[in-house]
Amino acid sequence: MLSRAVVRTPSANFAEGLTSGGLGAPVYARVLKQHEAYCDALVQCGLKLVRLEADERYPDSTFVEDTAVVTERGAILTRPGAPSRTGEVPAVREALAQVYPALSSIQDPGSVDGGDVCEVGNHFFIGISERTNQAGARQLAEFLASLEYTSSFVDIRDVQGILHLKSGLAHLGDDRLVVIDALSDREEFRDYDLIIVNKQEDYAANCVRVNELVLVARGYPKLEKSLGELGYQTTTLDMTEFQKMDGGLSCLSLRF
Ligand code: CIR
Repeated sequence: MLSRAVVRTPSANFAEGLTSGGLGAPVYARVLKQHEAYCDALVQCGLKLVRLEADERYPDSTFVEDTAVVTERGAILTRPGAPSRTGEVPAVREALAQVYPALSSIQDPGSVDGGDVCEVGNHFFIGISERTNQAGARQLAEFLASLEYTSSFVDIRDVQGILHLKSGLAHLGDDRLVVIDALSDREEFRDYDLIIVNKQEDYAANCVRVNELVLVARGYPKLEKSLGELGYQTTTLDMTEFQKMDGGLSCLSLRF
């Protein structure tokens, strides 16, 4: 059962963050509104929120998921792969230190973005991406092994259109994964029940199971319907402004 989440208010210069572009500039008033609705949804799922203040030095800092990997048995701070984002970590360290007194860190030359790390019970899939390198993935795997978790790597560098592994993969609990078509035939996912997202709905693959609810981006009816038919209770959230900056639902919080 998840009980808490760390979130961070988007800064006024959110639009200056990293993006692969193409969808236009986010409108700050809408960013704040969508972020607030997201926070409300987490509260509705029973989570107590730790809210970090906005920090204009780091326009991407609302995407807190990338700065740490948190598990039931321990947590590790990452070393984000984009140099403009490494300074986001100290504020998250402070917030997590209250819950996880012994915090490890990914070390140079390793880099890891939390968005590349997908927990599936006692196993973790670690994406090798433009942000998470082999050295970082190996450090993370060792850390996870020390907590008696297994892990395996999924190289996504040749997959178009996804920044992180979890841009195209979500775990819904048990052995069920939501996955984009481009990842659906990977050997790594062979033993799981896959919900393969319709190609036009790729963005929605980044959904998040939080206790009894599955948060899904609004505007992707096929995935919403499939989840409903399988018995999941869903809540949809407007994510347009975060999508413009390559972010999804999972990126906006660290849940534990
Ligand atoms: C970035 O490029 O780092 C941010 N604009 C988006 C990060 C999204 N995070 C995630 O998918 N976990």
